[in-house]
Amino acid sequence: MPDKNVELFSFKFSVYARIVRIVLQEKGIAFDTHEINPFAEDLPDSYLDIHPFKRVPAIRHGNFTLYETCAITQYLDEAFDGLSLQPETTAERARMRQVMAIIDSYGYQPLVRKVFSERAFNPAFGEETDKAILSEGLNESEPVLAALEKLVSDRGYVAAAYYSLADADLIPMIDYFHMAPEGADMFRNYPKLSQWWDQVKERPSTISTRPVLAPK
Ligand SMILES: N[C@@H](CCC(=O)N[C@@H](CS)C(=O)NCC(=O)O)C(=O)O
Repeated sequence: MPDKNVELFSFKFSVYARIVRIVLQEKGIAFDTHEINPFAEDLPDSYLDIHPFKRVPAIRHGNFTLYETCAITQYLDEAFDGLSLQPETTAERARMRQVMAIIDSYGYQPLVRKVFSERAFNPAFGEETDKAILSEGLNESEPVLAALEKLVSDRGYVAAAYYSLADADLIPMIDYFHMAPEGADMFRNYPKLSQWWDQVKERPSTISTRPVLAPK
């Protein structure tokens, strides 16, 4: 492993970058941050070499660069000492990856880009809420929450008996979802997820990585 700090290419409001920041903190890994706005028109070529799809996050560790959050968090968990954030059994590891794929494939758009963006982010930045998009997002969020509700373990974590990469993945999206009052109301319909949220929302890595929604 290169004896260098991890460099994180991050955007302050990004849920995906927050997942990586949570994992870095849970593992106790020192890192330096480069702030990149992926929505900017003029992303530097040096960043496009690292992330050709113009998203965040990405990391550099010595000469090794990596993008895609699930690959980054697995790398950080395996390349560094500390408590493992991946379960020991094959079935639980598969469940963890399943939850991460559900969140990425079906959760991000409705929970974050439709509900949170329209109801919490836009108003915080003086923009109107598009009620049609909000309502579509709420409708599309329900099956995602229903599926995740079934995958909360007996120990109260999503996917596994202990806190894993799947919990780190879900926290930023559910935190944002709660910032929309309609999202918080809907979330209360899911008792296991609600208990999970009560358990993980007070973790130091959840609190210290929470973005402040304020214009610069
Ligand atoms: N599949 C990517 C998704 C990353 C992603 O969508 N990041 C958002 C910020 S949360 C982004 O960069 N969006 C810029 C855009 O959509 O143009 C990952 O897992 O890292």
